[in-house]
Amino acid sequence: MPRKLLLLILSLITVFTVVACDDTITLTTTLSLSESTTSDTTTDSTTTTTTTTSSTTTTTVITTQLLDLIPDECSEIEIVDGWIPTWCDEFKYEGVVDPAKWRHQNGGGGFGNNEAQYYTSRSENAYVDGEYLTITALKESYSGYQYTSSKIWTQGVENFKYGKFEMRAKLPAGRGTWPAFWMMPTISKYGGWPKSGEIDIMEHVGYDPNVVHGNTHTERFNSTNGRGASTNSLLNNGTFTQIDVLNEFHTYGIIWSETRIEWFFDGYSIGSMGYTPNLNQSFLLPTSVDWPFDQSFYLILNLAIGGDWGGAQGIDNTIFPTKFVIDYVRVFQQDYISDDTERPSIPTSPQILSVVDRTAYLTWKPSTDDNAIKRYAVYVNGNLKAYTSVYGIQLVGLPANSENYIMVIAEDYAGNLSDPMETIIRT
Ligand SMILES: [Ca+2]
Ligand SMILES: [Ca+2]
Repeated sequence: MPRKLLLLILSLITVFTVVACDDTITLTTTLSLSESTTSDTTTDSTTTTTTTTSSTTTTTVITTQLLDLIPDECSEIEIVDGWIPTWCDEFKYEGVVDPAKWRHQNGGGGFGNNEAQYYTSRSENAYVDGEYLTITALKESYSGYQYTSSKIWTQGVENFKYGKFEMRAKLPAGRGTWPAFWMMPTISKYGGWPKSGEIDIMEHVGYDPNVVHGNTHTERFNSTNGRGASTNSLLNNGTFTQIDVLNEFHTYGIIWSETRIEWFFDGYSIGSMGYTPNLNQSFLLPTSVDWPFDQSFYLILNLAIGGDWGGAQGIDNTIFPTKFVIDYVRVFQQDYISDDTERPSIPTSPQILSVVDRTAYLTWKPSTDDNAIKRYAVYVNGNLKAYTSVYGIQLVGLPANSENYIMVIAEDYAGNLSDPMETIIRT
């Protein structure tokens, strides 16, 4: 659950930069394919099974139109700036949320924030009416709690890594409400919260209406150590002063890339944060301390009541029922493979920021590419040491008292490699 916001460190950006992308969407993959044909025959009266297998090895070029992979329910979504809808829920059905997309997380317990609600999957708390999903918070005694509401997530159903994530919604009104549209890591590779990260696409607390928050939590920057990262107060900067998020639908989104997360409100960029190796002088820590966002995350929608942040000024018991109305949730991806004609540029300007015993921290200027850099491969003395999506790495266990030959090679999504950047790290 999103934690209380304590410090705001992001600059606000009000210019929406439109990046034009090629409309041609062709994903070409070359594989070595081992074809096998199997036929099974089973009769009812006996257990006779006949299996024949033939195997041939051939090289086949498979051409997939990424446009053809758009799910049917997302087919009416306009493709803008090359963003292809790859997952969506438009809520054009009636009843419970689509189990092929969402699961309910039911129960109470406060969710780490002393929240006051008990989440249920009852239609009183979550209902799809053919156009909208409405999450309704109620004042009622239920399983020892005084409020009920709903929380749904894609955990165990669908995970996402990079892309554009957008919700169109009308937020609940009233002191004590705390709606959120956010993401949590699928496998927590770097450890429990906050080490593996949290991405809060949208948070709003009812006692502070029309102040919409974006936020991330990492091992270094999070609420418990007083250093969350946020796009706070985006609606007070002049551009959005006339907007009423409680009675009007607006879109809330992020674009999450290999090194950066940027928040959008109604399509306008409102802030960003990214990997900045020089920001913190703690080079004895791995990059995941600042950037755990190179792993898959799942989506979450919920309406909390009370809690450390939402309930900081109490709960107004006259506001119930209060509703979080969601028109859609959409996920878009860019096609970074088709028409890729350029290798990434060579990474440049290697900087050894720290060498302590056998641990070194190396950074470099990012490569550029006609599409996008997927990752960098880092070699130590000719051996592949690690891949990283960001332009820096902590190298541990280097041979002592040595001149270590380091090579960094950028790779794009089409598999094209840059020339190697070379440097020496003396331990
Ligand atoms: Ca809808
Ligand atoms: Ca390329």
